[in-house]
Amino acid sequence: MRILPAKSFSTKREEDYGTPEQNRVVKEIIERVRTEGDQALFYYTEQHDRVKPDKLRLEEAEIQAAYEQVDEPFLQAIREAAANIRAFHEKQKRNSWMDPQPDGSLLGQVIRPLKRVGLYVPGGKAAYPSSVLMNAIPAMVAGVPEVVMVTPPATAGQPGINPYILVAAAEVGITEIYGVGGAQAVAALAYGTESIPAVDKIVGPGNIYVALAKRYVFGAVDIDSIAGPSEIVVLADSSADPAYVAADLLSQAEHDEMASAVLVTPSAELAEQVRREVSRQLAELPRKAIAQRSLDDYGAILTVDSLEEGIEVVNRLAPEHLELLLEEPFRYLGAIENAGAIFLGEYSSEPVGDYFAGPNHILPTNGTARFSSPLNVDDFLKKSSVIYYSRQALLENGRKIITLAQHEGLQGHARAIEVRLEKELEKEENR
Ligand code: HSO
Ligand code: ZN
Repeated sequence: MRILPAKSFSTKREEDYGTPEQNRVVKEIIERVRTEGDQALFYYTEQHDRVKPDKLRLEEAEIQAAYEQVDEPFLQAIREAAANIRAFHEKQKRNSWMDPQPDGSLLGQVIRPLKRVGLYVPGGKAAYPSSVLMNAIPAMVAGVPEVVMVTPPATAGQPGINPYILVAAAEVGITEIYGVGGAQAVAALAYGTESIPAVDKIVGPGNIYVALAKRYVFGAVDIDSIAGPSEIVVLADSSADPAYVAADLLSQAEHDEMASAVLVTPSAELAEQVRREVSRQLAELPRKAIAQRSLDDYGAILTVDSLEEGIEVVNRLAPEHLELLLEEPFRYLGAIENAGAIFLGEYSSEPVGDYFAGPNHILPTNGTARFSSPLNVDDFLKKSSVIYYSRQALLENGRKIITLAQHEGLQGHARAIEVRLEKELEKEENR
């Protein structure tokens, strides 16, 4: 890992809008699914996944059969993780409210869950059961009555969906699962086909084709933010254990060649120790080729003059994950302005949050922690404003509304108020 001064370092990556060819392919897929429905889904599943299913929806028995293929410790661990994630997200729930005004009017907000949400789960190596929990549980806690999942076969050319994914889905109560993936699955969720009714929102990560498809269908449905590669920044002082720092950096570097793992420290000694630890630990990682690329291209050890300068660097980078491996981590918590998730102290290693503690692991990446938040219950709720104006309120405020309408040249708006004021005046005169 390179040791650099912090000044000029940036982890910002270009957003991937795909090649013109990828965009063309995705548009074509979406159009075909829109016009041909299921037939197009079967066609693309055969083309891309090289399997020929006779139906798209999985039977309950197929989902239950997945339990035979997963081990007991996995089942126990995922159940406990799900309970923790549920408990954490329960705290995010909010109630509708009504606020009575002194003039007898009533203003408020009705909060309702979305009706139907589609969760995309990729096939292959990046199919994470933990991400099934992280996407589905906030939706369930929000009260979304229909949460459905789409996912391609685990391996192209072989029918059959990853049993760990199926068990994770079943554990959170997803029963409607379709064995279809790629841009075609996104199009089906957005527009509906004979066998897949359309949803209101699509969430979950996927490859470039899935990401592009989500961008195209946005508007017809809502989508979550498009997740970039994983990132971790560790802010550490000389009290930190170099072996822990190195291990935590590697835990995110192994996700993706484009993942970014960065240490920020005022201690030159720690910088050097971590550099050595990283190469030592890297050699033993099964995914060392991926982690190595990530560290070479997007990783760094950044030296700063003080922890205060370190905090400035952290806020500038706005990392997805931030670890404070400091003697007094809580002292600096208030100074952190931009980070998706903040892990304090030596026992709060990042994978604690990836899998188990309860907070969501779907977090803002690529500097977007400046303005956005972890996936949460609100992402599955929508609000309606409620307005009840009393007679008194309209009489008191009607003229002001008319003035504003006239200034916008909207006489019809003004009239809607005027007819009422006139009628009320008439009633009064007749009394
Ligand atoms: N660290 C990833 C989530 C994850 N880690 C899933 C392991 N499995 C999100 O940035
Ligand atoms: Zn992770």
